[in-house]
Amino acid sequence: MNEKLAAIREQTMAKIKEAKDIDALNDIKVSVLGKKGELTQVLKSMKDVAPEDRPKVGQMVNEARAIIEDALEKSTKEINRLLRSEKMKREVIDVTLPGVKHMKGHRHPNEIALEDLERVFVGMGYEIVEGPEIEYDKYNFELLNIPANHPAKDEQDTFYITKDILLRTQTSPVQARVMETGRMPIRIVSPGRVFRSDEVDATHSPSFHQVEGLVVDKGITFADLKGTLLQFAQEFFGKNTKIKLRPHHFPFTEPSAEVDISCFKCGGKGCRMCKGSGWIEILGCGMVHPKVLKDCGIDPEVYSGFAFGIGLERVTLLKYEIDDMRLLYENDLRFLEQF
Ligand code: 2NL
Repeated sequence: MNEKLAAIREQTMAKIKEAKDIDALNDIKVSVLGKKGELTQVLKSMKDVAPEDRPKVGQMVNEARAIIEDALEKSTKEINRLLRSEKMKREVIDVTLPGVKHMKGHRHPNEIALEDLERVFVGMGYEIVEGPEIEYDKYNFELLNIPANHPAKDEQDTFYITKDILLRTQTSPVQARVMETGRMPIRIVSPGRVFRSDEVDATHSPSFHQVEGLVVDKGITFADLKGTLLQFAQEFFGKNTKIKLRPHHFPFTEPSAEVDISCFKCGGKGCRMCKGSGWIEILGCGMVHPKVLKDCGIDPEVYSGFAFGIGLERVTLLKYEIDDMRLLYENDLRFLEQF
């Protein structure tokens, strides 16, 4: 019995010494101290020991058990310490390494031009108002004096969702909605995406952006319109810019005009930018048609107003001297990163 215990002790201590990980130590623990373990078996065979020797043998088993448990605990601690120090070595951070560079986005050229434009009008006391891109026929056409038989309403030109609901072809419906509220005076700019059934080419896209302006108050005249547009042109294109108004027709304004600015590239002498004419067409405008005011619930005998519409892409292309509108939509980083 004595030798047997000594052998168990020795072999177990040797195995503990060789154990490389926690699992191995656990296996040893089970195989020696477990329910069916070697040492437990010794205790169970006590019935074969002479009664007078039993206390002595019991004491020896307990001693062996204590020594083995102690060794297991020490070894467990040591293995855990090694694991931890290896983990620390692996996870060491070199704070002197260069950081990871993140791609940083920036505003699209269209957005830069829009914010420049908005800044000028906000400076003149205008409010920026946006509205839905999906509109009722009523706001997009009817209230703007575009009657049912008008060519602009043709399915060839406008995207219809139902007979009465469509993708807005201009941002004027936003302004019609503001007029309808009846809060006076009105001094607003409404930028946004508009849709027309156009084929894509260097100057056309089925989806583009418009910036419209509207002023309604008592005593607003064509002179206010002209002064406002001159102020805008000089702040946006340079203080020596001149403007020229040519008679035109829009259903929602009367009288109406198209506005040219003197070429900001050559100053009016004629160059490639202005195609030799010295002038560049920039927007359409006019005095709000009395019928439009009336239909939107404003008394044209008391109030008058002016409105204008600018194609944002056109302004962006001019500002950056870009010759093809498609570049604005292709999302080619080689192009976009230049702004
Ligand atoms: C163009 C012409 C224009 C307007 C837009 C407008 C809006 C209301 C009432 C009257 Cl609610 N007019 N907008 C007026 C004249 C011209 O746009 O060629 N845009 C690119």
